Amino acid sequence: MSNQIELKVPDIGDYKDVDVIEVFVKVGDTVKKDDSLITLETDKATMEVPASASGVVREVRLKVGDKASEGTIVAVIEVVEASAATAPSVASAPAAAPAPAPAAAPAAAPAAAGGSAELKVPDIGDYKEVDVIEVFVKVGDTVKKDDSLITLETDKATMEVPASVGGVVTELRVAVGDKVSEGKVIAIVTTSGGSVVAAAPAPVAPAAAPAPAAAPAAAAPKPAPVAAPAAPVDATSFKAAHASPSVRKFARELGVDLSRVKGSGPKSRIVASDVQAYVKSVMSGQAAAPAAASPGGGAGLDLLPWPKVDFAKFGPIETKPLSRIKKISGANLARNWVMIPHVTQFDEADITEMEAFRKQMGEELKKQDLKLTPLAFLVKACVAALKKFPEFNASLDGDNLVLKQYFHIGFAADTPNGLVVPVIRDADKKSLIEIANETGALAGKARDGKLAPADMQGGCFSISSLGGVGGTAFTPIVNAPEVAILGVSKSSIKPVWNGKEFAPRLMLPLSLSYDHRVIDGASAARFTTYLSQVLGDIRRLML
Ligand code: CAO
Repeated sequence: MSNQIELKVPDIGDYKDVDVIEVFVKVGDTVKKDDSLITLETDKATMEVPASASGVVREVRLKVGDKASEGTIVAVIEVVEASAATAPSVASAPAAAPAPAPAAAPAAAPAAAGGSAELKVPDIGDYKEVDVIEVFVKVGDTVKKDDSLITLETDKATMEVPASVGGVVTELRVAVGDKVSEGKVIAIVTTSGGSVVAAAPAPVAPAAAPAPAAAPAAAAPKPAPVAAPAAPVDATSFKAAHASPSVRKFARELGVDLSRVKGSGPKSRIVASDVQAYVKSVMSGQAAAPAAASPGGGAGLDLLPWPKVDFAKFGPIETKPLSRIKKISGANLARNWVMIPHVTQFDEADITEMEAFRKQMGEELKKQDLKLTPLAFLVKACVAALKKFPEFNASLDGDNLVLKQYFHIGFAADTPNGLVVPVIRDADKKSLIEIANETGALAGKARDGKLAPADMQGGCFSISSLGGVGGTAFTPIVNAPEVAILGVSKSSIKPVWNGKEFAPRLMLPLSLSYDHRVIDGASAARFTTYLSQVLGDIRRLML
């Protein structure tokens, strides 16, 4: 029996509208369950979405550059063998189930019967008589739902008003220079039998398949509010810059501070080409590249352009592109290093007893195929210190400190493609053995490139352990929006004075980097002192 199945984006944590950067399949391909369909890229990681069932690809719904969220349909496949029932439900839904994708409404549906609709100015807060500064449509144009109709400009913000319903514009009731308030009719559109309002039906869908996505009722359009003027997206450069939301988004994506860009549009309005020209001038060294302002305010620095050197002039070279993880983590690390005033506090913990206990337990656990790692003790000790010093378990949010009442600990994991930071959730509620198992499993997933975005989210504090590699100390970079990170180097036997004599003790070097806007030096010294007490006498973990 043949059956069609929609292959969907599974649970990807809190991420929404994630970039599709690769598509591996095309119509006609045969895919096997777990074959990669697409790659998604967030600001933290990339992730391949596997097929949840095998079959022949009948439709590919995403292309490079699209955005996807949990439930987005990636492809429709035809399952030749009757295996549909065994496909995991997380990423697939049989064609007969209600599909969330827009589909053509049946001809008899009232919304699709055609008619006219008024497209109005939605709720724009307390603003009245707001200037219309751009009109994007004219009579005869076909607009789709969410297409921009006009731009409004208040003294605080500009906002684009989207169409609440699609159709053909038969009348335009506003012009540049008009003043409008909530409810003002911008345009009248005629909707024609659902062909504009609803998306095109899936070409390979069986004729009998129901079309569950109802088209919006053309007679009663409900305009969706757009950018709230009271809370502009880009508050730092908002007042200084006149630019449409799409230009501001473009600037944000390029990391451009709009207050530095000269506008060439009417009333010195900044248009996309101004942003491009500015970026070009920075790249060519004609303008100074600014560092972005720090989230807590503060001026950016004028930086010199990056030195351009023809390395081949000095000897043979090989050029290799950076891995995607390196590019993403590199941008995060650079931002964190520049924006966070870092200080690193160094200390040592006497882990002689801890290691003796770990080794003793190691023998017993080996029989059950379990391994207790130093990292597990570090996670537990950090939880104890975070409980005692809550400002370390916090994040800056403007002028507020958000104190977390949960204990999710991230740990840096070295992978062939670069650094990732998986997170152990609720480490306070887990035993040493559970933590050791989980770090081992997450580190394995990290090395295989199989970490899901959810595995790396929600961290409160990070540990970067280079103890298995070597070194005596280092200065880790705080993993924003966290406020501190513990670096751990290789332990070594040192002579320690016990009041009577030097005794050989196993000493673990600790390097705690912290955000000095949140944490004082004295607090940091108390934190590492407490941490070394806990690691020095792990019975304290039971307190
Ligand atoms: N001192 C001495 N030995 C240590 C140690 C320390 N501080 N920490 C770990 N070791 C030992 C372990 O006991 C283990 O030895 P045994 O097998 O004999 O028990 C060995 O070193 C290897 O440990 P490991 O590194 O595989 O395991 P781990 O649990 O300590 O660490 C992980 C796991 C994922 C943190 C690690 O594999 C890793 O990726 N570390 C690199 C992190 C990193 O790159 N940080 C830098 C970030 S900034 O660029």
